[in-house]
Amino acid sequence: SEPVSCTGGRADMSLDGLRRTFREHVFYTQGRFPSVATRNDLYMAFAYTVRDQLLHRWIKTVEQMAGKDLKIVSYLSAEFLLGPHLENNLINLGIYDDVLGIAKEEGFDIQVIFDQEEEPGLGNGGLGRLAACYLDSLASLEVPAIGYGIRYEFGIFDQEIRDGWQVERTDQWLRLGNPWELARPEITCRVSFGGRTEPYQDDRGRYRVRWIPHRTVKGVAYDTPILGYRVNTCNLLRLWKAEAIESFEFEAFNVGDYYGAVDEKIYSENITKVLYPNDEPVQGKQLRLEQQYFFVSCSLQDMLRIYKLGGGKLDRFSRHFAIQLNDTHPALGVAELMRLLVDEEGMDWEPAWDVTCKTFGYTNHTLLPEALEKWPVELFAGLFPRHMEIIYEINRRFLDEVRRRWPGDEARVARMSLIDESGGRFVRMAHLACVGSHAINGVAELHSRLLKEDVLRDFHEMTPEKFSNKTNGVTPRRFLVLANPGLTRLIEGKIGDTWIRRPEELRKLEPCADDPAFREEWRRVKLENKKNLARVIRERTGIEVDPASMFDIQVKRLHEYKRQHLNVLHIIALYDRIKRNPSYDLCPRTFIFGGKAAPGYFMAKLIIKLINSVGDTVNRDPDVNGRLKVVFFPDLNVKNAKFIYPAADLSEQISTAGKEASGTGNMKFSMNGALTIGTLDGANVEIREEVGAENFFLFGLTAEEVYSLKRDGYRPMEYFQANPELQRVVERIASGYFSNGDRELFKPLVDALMFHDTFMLFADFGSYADVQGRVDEAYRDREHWTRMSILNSARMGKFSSDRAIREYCEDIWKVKPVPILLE
Ligand code: GPQ
Repeated sequence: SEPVSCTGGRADMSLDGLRRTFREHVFYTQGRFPSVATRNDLYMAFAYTVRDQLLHRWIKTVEQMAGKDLKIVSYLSAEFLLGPHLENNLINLGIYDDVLGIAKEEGFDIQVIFDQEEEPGLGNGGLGRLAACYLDSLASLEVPAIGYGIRYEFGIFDQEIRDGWQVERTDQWLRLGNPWELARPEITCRVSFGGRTEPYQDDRGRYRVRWIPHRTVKGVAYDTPILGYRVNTCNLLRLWKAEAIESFEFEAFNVGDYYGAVDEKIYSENITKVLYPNDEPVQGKQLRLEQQYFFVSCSLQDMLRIYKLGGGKLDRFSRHFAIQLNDTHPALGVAELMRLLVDEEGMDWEPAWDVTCKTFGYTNHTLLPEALEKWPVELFAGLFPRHMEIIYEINRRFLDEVRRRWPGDEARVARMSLIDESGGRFVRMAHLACVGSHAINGVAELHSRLLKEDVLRDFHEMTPEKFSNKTNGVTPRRFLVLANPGLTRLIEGKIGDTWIRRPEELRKLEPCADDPAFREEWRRVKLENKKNLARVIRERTGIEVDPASMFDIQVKRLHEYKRQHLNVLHIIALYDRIKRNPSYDLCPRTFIFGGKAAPGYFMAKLIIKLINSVGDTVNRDPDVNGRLKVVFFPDLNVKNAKFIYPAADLSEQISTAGKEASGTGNMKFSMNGALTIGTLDGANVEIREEVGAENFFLFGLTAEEVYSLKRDGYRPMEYFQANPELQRVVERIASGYFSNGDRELFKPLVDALMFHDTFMLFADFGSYADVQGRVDEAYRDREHWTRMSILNSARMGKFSSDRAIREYCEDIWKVKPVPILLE
């Protein structure tokens, strides 16, 4: 067919063209005269101007892919934590400065316009943000890809801090409209729940099963274009919204049941109402399971529809789609693809199973046993009677295989079964994902090794060839170019800008570490970034912080294994030293925390309260005299994070070894020139390898030591009794020193540490405090510190998500780039 012509007009990316399109959008899209246009009108008009450019490239992408014998990556994720689009798209299009100019001409501040954008907070933390970085890299590497997920009406809650406690407010990201998405009311799927199954014979006399569901909802596609960096590839993020199917309304109306019809509508729309705000899963919530199945079923139906458009035969499906499961949240896809192929498409079991296994890959993101998803069989079978049968059949065949390989080893059979029967009956989603995938990976070297040795040991023994490691990465576009324009300019002045696509080239900066003038510049940029953060902190918390002090930052979800409270114990130790010796020589430090706690996670919320209480006491104690400040930065999200990473001197990555699968914040900090204080956990291990042990502050037990200590019986009290400083620290908390004498407030926290200390803070406290002492000394030698800082940035190339995506493409997905031409 004729190529679609969309040159000229709104596709015109000249300065004049952009200005004209912008004015048109103010007028025709927002319906405003410039003189009465609101801030939001201007934002919307800019966003539509940029979206026009994206759509131009999107059409070219679709057009040039159609009819080609290519393979598409399909990234299935319950979360995509995208962050604001406008600035990012300007950078990827290469028109940032042009638009800055237009804004100036038209007489307004572009920062105010950027600030107007509500970010789509469709994720909790690391896992959702990783999915967003991977979409950016897929498009930037010109790989055809679709991200599939859920269009939550309410994303992650907004966090406020009141009286030191976290208060949750609903996220209303769609309130003023979302210019980045296109509703596709004509792209819909039906998704069913409940009911029963029934055997029958098909016209060829074959035994078949049909599912007679109890209720059915409709999924409607909402598409967001994802443009790569300085390329024409514009991929698709397709998010599904649940609606009532029309027939329900008609039926109910016919019998005069108006309220019934409205109920059904509410019931259906509930499915995509709200994101579950837990970063590691809550077990057993029916609506959550419905969400998972809803988006997985819509996405698979959509892929089959697209595939059939190309006229392909179903047994070759895996040559054209590579589906990646972002953790087990979409693992039901294994059973659903089997159902679609066998029940709906009439394939036999064996070829359908072959297609399924060749299509799916599974990424695991956690070692915490309590975070491995499992669903009560009763709940599961009630919602998905047919999938339950399919899972039993998968399991029967799989366990036969296990028994053939290990005759008589019934303990192994019980361990590997897709059904956990060790007390109640549960469907093990990780096992379903492993059995139904041809590739299984962890997200950092250490994590992948521990998966093989521990969590998925039996699966590794059976099919070692399925396992690999894919160390996480982050996009240097958002986390360096967008977040840190000062540093980007400084780096560009030295080595050009090719590192933005090939961050390994940042190594060319290494010699600059020896150049005093460059170090001076490097410090100047850092200081500017710290002033900027100090301003935002003042605006949001009223606290004054000194940009000349060391900015020591820990931002991430609140979780006991991440040990924000270990950081607090150290702060209290410093405070205690000052109180005992008012002239104690301490390099002035500002401790900054940020992150959300799951609303039902009491201990995490209590840690937020503790941080704020310690801050209240320390910040106003005249004895401290500027040496210590403690800040809790409220409402950490992608938008706010951009002020934080570039301003850090020290990055806190202090999880109990063996608990953090990878971490990605660690990478964002180090890229921006922060030094890390960290344990040998997750990707910290590889960061330290890359930047050099001499440029990294290491402390704490290793994963092996944590395991053996646990095995031999860990007694926190022994560490407590051996360390007088630790005793004084705990005593200050327990005595009510930070809580106006209230000894009850922090008792749950103190007791958990004294009697259990599951995450071994006491075991690591001594080593942590010692190494913090070395940090203090190192910061006094500012020239040497700057050297280390430059070397951190220069050596972080490995942790670009481009590198990670290249590895997925080559080892797992077997997909190749498809360059897109504009004309
Ligand atoms: N992660 Cl299982 C989440 O953010 N949510 C989850 O439900 C699970 C994992 C994180 C993990 O804790 C980090 O260590 C990783 O860096 C991140 O996923 C991305 O892999």
